[in-house]
Amino acid sequence: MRTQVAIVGAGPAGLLLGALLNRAGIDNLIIEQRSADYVLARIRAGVLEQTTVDLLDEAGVGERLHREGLPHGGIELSFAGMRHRIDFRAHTGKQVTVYGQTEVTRDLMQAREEAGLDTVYNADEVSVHDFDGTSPRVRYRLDGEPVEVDCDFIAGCDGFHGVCRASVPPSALHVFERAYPFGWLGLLSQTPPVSHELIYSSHPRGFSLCSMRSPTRSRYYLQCPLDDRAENWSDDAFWDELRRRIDPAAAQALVTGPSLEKSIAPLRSFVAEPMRFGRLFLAGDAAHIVPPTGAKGLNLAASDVGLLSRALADHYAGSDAGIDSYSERCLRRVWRAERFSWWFTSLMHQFPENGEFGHRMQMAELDYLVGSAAASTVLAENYVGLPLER
Ligand code: FAS
Ligand code: PHB
Repeated sequence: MRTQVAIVGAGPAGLLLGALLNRAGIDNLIIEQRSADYVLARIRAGVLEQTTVDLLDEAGVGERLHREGLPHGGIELSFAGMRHRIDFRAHTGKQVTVYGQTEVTRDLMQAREEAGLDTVYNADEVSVHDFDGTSPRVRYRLDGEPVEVDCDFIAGCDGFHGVCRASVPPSALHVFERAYPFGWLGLLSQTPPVSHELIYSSHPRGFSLCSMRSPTRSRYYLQCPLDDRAENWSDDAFWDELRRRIDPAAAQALVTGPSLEKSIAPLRSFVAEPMRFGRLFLAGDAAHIVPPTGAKGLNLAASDVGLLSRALADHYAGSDAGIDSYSERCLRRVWRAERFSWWFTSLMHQFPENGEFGHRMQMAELDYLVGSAAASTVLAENYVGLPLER
């Protein structure tokens, strides 16, 4: 079997890259270890930057997003029993769009199928080879039968636990990592959101986030111990704890209901440099992870593949400037998002090990932040996302 670009992973990075390459007339094959249903069942991100919306439009999959996505002009920070709005439009003239990663993935999968493009699901024993030469290959087993794919390039869009980064000689990788001493317990419910915008709450009992998927579907998160388990939490226990952590007005307005999904995600900051190894390019979670506080993970994956699709199109048009600078241009954006996500996580979560002084520093920064146009603009600029350079 042969293709121009073999994409490993059918998450948002792989699917969006496949759609953008197809638009550029570049043949590509996606190889995914799980089933499509499994990929769709993962509940993850919820906030899209304008650059991501623009890329989805460029990929031809923006129609439902524009119909069902919720434009958000700000967020609220809650601390000391009060809520304070950060007005994105006033500070930056920009907004974000609330539209679940599951729906982005569904739209991309449907568009790929309608375009008659090949996606191999349930691929076993996926491996990547000879990407340091000019004839890279991807091997996998399907229904027990071995398959080999010859290609010009491999895109490693296989997430944090994927095979592509793991196939790079450790001596060629420089890894940066910070693990946080807590996780996020997430709950999805068919209930109206507690507010029309997201509420990030700092509380002595722990961080919480009130988010949403639609006017009738809500997504909530509680900071929880790393060794906690979703099954330790009944729905009632979750709702009671959330009420304790949000401001009284929100607690009063909260509409509860049965959970559709409950899961715990660990938080980490992680970057692997560089993001290119010969004819292998890493994109999305395969190359970097951010704590979800800043809503950057999915958006970084989109900007990586936006840059990669253009670089590969330039290659086939005769210029390698894009692929030669891919890693450097992505990493500049990645590190800015890493900094913002680390800062926002450090500001909003409880770190008992930092003592009373550490807590007072957080409260002083929040108090200053919501009262300073300059400080609020810095948060707003980073939250709505930085422009995607060509
Ligand atoms: P993904 O991990 O989404 O996709 C990688 C794909 O590769 C998967 O389908 C996997 O099955 C496949 N794969 C792995 N190994 C393979 C192999 N050997 N062969 C073939 N296929 C292979 N971001 C936010 O912005 N907000 C959030 O609230 C948020 N919550 C998250 C919660 C969790 C539990 C996790 C893990 C991440 C969360 N993220 C969040 C980040 C998340 O949205 C990612 O940034 C986003 O999924 C990145 O997309 P991909 O890079 O495509 O990686
Ligand atoms: C979500 O809705 O899942 C979400 C929103 C904003 C975040 C993290 C998660 O910062």
